[in-house]
Amino acid sequence: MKTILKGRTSEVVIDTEGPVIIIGESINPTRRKKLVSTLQDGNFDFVLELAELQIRAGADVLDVNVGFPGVDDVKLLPETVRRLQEKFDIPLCLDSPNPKAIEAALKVAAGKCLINSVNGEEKSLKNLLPVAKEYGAAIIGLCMDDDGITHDPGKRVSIAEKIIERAVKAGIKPEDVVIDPLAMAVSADPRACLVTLETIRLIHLKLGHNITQGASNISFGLPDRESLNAAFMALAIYNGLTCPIANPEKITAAVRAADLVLGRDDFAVRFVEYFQSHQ
Ligand code: THG
Repeated sequence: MKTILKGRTSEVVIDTEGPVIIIGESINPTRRKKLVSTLQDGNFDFVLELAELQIRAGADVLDVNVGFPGVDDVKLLPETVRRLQEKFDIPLCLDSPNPKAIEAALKVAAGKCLINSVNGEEKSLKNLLPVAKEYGAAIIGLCMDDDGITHDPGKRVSIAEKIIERAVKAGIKPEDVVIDPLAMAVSADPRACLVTLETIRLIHLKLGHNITQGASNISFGLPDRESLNAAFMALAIYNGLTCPIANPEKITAAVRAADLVLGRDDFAVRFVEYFQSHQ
């Protein structure tokens, strides 16, 4: 299955047959005080710098999250999108829990964005599916619903099925629904990663959709996050993860390695290219 995203003129194909597409996570205020303070001053230089670093490091798509307490993201998200697209021809993933901010951003965005995210809650489906349809956007479907988060992989898959069914009813193409199985901190729950991996395996096998996840979530609160993230990334890719939201400055080498190991990089062309350009 292929999900196509677009920038101003560029096109990125997320294909369940691989290779892996990296959605850069770094435009996110989580523990980035400088992002918050510069945006509060109406200064977009640092956002643009983060974008450039990620693109150079291998990001194919950029996640854009500018939500922090006290911000009016109905204004700030579209303004950030505009500034990014002025300078970079790369598809965007609009990351906000506020449907009004998502819609405002879609109004100004060029190309075809990925909405991050829709979940199985009735309110979320009702608010966002018509917006996705109207602006021709793809969506991330998060495997949680009105009952919250389940630790049963089978139930997470049922929620994914529900989101896909409702999206298709709303006129969205099935391939434009990318599923997020939910990746959570393994420091808080020893089985968290296993549940995610099993959910990925089942979604890949039974539904065949593209799969994303916030891949750095799993290592919150632990040392050497890079090793942990790389180990989980490889296992997740083997099970069907195709477009992780992650930090390309730290994960691209492991992603290229996984693609090579899984026979999706003939003669190691991309692996060697990445190695040479990052010496
Ligand atoms: N699913 C979906 N969207 C998501 C998430 C998800 N968006 C947000 C989040 N989870 C994914 N993005 C991040 C961004 C940053 C970090 C983790 C997840 C992170 N940052 C470092 C830190 O906090 O220490 C700081 C930067 C760094 O050193 O790289 O961990 O699950 N659909």
